[in-house]
Amino acid sequence: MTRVVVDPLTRIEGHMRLSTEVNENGVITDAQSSGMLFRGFERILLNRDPRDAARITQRVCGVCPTSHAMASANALDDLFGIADQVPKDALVTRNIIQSLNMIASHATHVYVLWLPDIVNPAYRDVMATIGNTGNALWKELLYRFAPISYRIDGVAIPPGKAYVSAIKEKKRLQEAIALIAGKMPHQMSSILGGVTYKPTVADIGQLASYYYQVMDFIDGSTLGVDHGTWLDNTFRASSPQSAVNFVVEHLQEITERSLISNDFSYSAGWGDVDLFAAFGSELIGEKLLGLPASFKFDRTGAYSDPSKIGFLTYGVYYDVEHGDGYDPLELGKSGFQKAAFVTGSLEHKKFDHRKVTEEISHSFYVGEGDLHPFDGVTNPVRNADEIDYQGDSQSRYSWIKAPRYKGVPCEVGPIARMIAMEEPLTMGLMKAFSDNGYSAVNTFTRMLARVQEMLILSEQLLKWVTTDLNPNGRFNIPTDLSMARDSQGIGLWEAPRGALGHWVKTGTDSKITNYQMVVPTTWNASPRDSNGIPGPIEQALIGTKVSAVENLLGIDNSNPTGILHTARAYDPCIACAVHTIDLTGKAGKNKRIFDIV
Ligand code: NFE
Ligand code: MG
Repeated sequence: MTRVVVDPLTRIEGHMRLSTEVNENGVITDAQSSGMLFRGFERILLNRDPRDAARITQRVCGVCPTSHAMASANALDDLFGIADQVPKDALVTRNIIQSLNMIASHATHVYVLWLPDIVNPAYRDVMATIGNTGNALWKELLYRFAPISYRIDGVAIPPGKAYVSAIKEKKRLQEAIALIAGKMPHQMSSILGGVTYKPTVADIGQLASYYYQVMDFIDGSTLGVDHGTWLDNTFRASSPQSAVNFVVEHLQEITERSLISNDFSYSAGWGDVDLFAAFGSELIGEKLLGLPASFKFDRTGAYSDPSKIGFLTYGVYYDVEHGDGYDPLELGKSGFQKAAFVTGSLEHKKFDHRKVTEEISHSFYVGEGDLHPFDGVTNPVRNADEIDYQGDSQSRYSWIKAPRYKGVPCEVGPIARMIAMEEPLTMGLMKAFSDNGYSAVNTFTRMLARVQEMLILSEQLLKWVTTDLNPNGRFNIPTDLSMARDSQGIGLWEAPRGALGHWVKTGTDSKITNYQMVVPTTWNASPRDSNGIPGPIEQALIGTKVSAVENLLGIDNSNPTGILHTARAYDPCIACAVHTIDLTGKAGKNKRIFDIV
């Protein structure tokens, strides 16, 4: 048994440590996920004017601040008792801001945070084993996906075409958010009762122009067909099976040509998703298309016990067809993407927010029990001696709490939302995998679900911008602090990485007495709970082979691609998941590492 530790896991937000046990066959047999920092946002909010929460909570993170603003605005609408009056055009504006961020975040994750792993030198060696086809593919992968400042064996590799383009598109999307939300990151628009800015006709034109530019990138690089054709045949397919058939037939057509010419270029029809879909999966690539090799991402990141995992989404985006107002507890019922708890065996259950709890048996906090966030406590251990990331799985080893839904750890994020929507392509692929002896949810389906969500949302965004938004509408309603006296509010929403909840309580002076945030990466990167059940990323690591392509070229613990692909596919954000760090790095034995007032 060898201990393989990735610390820190790079190309994610925040500081995460993954500690694994790898057996003599190169299989991960145990895993611990640790969030390495405590940030104290929940404590920062105590005794403050609740109206500040939608600004302060965004500082948790520069990647998903819009979602924190939105979850917080929802919690405040509820706290002040005015959610049923928020004007429709404010809700449309919030939808637009959120979907722009969702698309930007997914594109960044796919191209800048995850795909660079596909040009890990281990794959050069694997590709070399299949001769000219492999070498041609390797060249194409580097040409598209190499990250900035990349070297292999000391040789500088120019940044990939798709990688650089994705950064430009992200910039465009950030500008689009800033146009109607003041700035980005950390938008100024979503506030209690609506939004601060009334978009003009010119803004709508500008938003549409940003949109079409981003879609040019998606149609020209991400997909080998235009996004309308893709969505007609997948998202709007008559059945999950026909969605899968469309993708496989499309891939067959380009594969047949390319295996003769060894041409995997854009002009040969290979969109980035096509390359990923064909070569990323053993089932699709090798078994269905007859390719000589694949990355076998469908063999990594699987769950082995469906009773120990669920898929959770709170639902997101306001249903703006009905005019003004929304019900904070029913948001996920009527919105574009619905709330659901789906078991590990894919049974859909009605979502009930009262079943969400957090516990701290393996986290660096003081307190007890499995508490609903309204009763949640964030009381960190104060003594540096108690903070040991090297401990075993019986110990405390993370700053991340352990959220559970009725006691079950849940994966949150794009695949959970696609399962809740019963999105045909995702469901069809998951069925194909389970019918063929694979885990339905794996690194491959997790990544494709993210891309699919990005495409689906892009269409919906255009409708909100060009059809639903009325610049002559109303955008907020007046409120008074006294309306928040002795009250409580719940803000359920979805961030790019998954289910996001803010829970707030106030006292007789209307100031905050408790504020709890349960964040997507808190779910995904959760440590064990008091029953010893590992969190989703921990479960997904266990059973995964440590080295490239199922240890094809042997076990290399110094390049644990299995850990990197698996964990990064969840798009972890530790900045969010644990919301003071020892800035000096000098805190020693028996010293307090931070002071909290
Ligand atoms: Ni910091 Fe966040 C998202 C939220 S994450 S990125 O998405 O909420 O866990
Ligand atoms: Mg929290």
